[in-house]
Amino acid sequence: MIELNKKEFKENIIEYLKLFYRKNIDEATNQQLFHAIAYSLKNTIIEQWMATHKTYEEKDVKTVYYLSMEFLMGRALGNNIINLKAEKVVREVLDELGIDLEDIEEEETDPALGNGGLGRLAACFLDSLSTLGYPAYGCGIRYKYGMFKQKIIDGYQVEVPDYWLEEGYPFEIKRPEYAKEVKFGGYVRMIRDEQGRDRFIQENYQSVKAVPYDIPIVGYGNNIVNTLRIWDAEAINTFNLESFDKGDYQKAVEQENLARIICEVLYPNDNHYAGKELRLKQQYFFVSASIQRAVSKYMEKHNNIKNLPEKVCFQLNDTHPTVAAAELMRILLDEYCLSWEEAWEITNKTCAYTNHTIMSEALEKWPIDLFSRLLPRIYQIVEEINRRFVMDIKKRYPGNESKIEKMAILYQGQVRMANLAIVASFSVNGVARLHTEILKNQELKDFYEMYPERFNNKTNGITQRRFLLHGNPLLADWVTKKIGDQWIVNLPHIDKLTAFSEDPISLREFMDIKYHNKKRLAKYIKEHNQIDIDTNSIFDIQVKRLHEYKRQLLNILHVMYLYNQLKKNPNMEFYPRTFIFGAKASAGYERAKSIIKLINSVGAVINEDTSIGNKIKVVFIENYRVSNGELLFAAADVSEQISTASKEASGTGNMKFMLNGAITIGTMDGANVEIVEEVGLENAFIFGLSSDEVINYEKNGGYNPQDIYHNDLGIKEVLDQLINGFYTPEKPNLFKNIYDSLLYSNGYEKADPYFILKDFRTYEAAQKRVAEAYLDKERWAKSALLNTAKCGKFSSDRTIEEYVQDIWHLEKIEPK
Ligand code: 26V
Repeated sequence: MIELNKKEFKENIIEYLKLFYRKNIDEATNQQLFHAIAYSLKNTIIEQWMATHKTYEEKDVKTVYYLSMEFLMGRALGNNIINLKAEKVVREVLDELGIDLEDIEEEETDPALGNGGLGRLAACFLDSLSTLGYPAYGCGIRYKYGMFKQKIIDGYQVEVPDYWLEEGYPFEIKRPEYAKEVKFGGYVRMIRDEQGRDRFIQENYQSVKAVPYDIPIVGYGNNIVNTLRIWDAEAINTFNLESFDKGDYQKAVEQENLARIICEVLYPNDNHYAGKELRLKQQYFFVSASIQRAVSKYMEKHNNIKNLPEKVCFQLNDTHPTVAAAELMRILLDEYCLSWEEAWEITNKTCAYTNHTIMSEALEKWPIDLFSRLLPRIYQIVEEINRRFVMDIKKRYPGNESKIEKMAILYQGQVRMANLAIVASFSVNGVARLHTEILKNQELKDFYEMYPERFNNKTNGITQRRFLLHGNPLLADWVTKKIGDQWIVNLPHIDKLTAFSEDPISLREFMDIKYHNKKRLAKYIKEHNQIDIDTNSIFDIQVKRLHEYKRQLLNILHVMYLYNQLKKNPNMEFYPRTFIFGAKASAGYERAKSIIKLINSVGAVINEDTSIGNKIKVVFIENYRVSNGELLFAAADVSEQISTASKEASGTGNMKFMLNGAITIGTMDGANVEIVEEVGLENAFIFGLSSDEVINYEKNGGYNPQDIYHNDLGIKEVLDQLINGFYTPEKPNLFKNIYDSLLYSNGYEKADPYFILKDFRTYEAAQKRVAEAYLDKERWAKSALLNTAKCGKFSSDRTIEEYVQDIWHLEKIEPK
């Protein structure tokens, strides 16, 4: 076991401050201290990292390559300290040096190379892979600008670029020795070689150099460190003006530009495909580099490329890296000269695909002209995959054109990436049981019929190391005091807390901790929002990306409804509530941005209205991200998981709240179904249409929200306030777009496509049950504690074990 050595750690901090900044401890800024501390910690990490890779080589292990456009890592320092089990030593040293660890953690920029659920899942998976001792690489892009920073100005979202590398990132290491060339454009020339084989040569292309940066992923207390490898682009030619003729000069400039632009920025879309050429360039760029490197690494140790599937698995995180299958085919065909059949068999045994959404807007469908112009050789390969696949369909369903219409990879001028991913992979999985069932029985029904053995479910999970041990130290210590520390690496163990669910003293301790965390959040809100909130009120929190299907609108309409009630009857029985929102909207998603403005406008009025005696507060947390997320999960009484049933593939925020003892108010959607199964219907507040009901309405053209509007005065009053200037007297029309979307269909959409009005009354009833339940303090405490106790299933450790068992077949490396 390689451990952090106290004496060396302390000396290193002092040494690095001098070396980097010519400063002594008492002169250094917190930012400089952060760097010195991070580098000192890295010393130990590096030792473990090298030892891990030595073991991997000796054992000739099979490795999973998790290909993902996004890794939403969050800050590393605190997490690394925890996973190194070095907290005690670090705190002692920092104490001696008069440094506060929490202040230093605040200095780290939050690496936000992801949008939301899909990116954060990738980060949780890496944590679990290292902790469980499975050989893995995360492969992604080193975006210069990550997810934008959100500012709220006058109630509106304003996007500010997130230049996360400004101060340098101490945990990364540049690895120029593993650079790869990636080619775009040009054309393909076919020649016949001496053996009479057809060879394909890409000519007149532009290329960039993909240069990897490695970030260590430290396992929990097990000496194992895996790698997150993110690729940066550099220009391939160095200018040598004299030797360039005019054409070369032009090309060199273009290549420089291409290199500069490729990794510039993460697309801040979540669940919305926009068909941008640069996005396809990003996809091929990191995929090509990752696959090339994986194959060369394999060939350094092995002599037969045909056994690649024994040592390598590529997991495609959604369709974004699907060109991987075609890129692997290209390498096998063009560089290793395998036959099509041989190459296809290897590819098909090496690639596996995870679907993360059924939202049709998110489906990637590239125009063929764009795709073939940018990736001419890859396109030829996709064409051949498609040709053979269509032959298979015809063989199986003779004369059935509709099967081809639905399943072909190339159709009506488009490359359908999900279809390619399914055809090229040996495994296709959804991310929660309900989601996988919907894939099998609705969205991907035809593929399921053709390849039933490929389909499987992997219900998502989260890492308890970040979301309890790091994010909620008070509760983590309490849990450990009660049941020992097994839960840190074996979350089902936390079920042992059930034994305390009838014990009044334990329940009081549990709720005291919640109260402390509420105070911590209230302080944050006071500092950031200048709002005083009542720490005895019910903290009802909805934090996630802003999307109509997630229905933040239902939540705020309900707040407006409650406010109307209170105004009419200020003396009604009403337990004080604080409604907290946090959400980023994609920059171009106008309706989502309107909803943010609505939440803030409602908050501005209600928070200032003294006539309701501070009984309702509405808070919008600016720039919701991993780091402030940890504060929010820890402080929640109620977790809002209210998506339209069938739309949320899984949800993982729901699990983070549950782990921290919040009670879910939610629909039977995504992983909520499984959460309720674990915790019991009596320990959640469930409402709304079922996914079958939603799907049925959708098949029959929707429903008529006008009936509800005209017959339910409470709802009508709230909706009218969207257009009568009640919240924005100076601009009464501001929310007309929202009002219209709930009541009228337009060319593209049905009226109220997310069933907000349809579910309003059952939601309101569920909220009433929340308020009533909260009055019985002991019952509430029991429910909250049971949520923590019953969340064992939702560790990403369990999810990863299932991936390993069913898909990756990796060997576990035992700690040394
Ligand atoms: C999709 C697209 C579409 C093309 C343009 C850019 C872009 C960027 C990201 C995405 C990902 C959307 C899918 C996604 O994030 N799904 C979420 O995945 C979580 C992890 O499985 C799951 O818990 C959430 O329910 C699901 O919405």
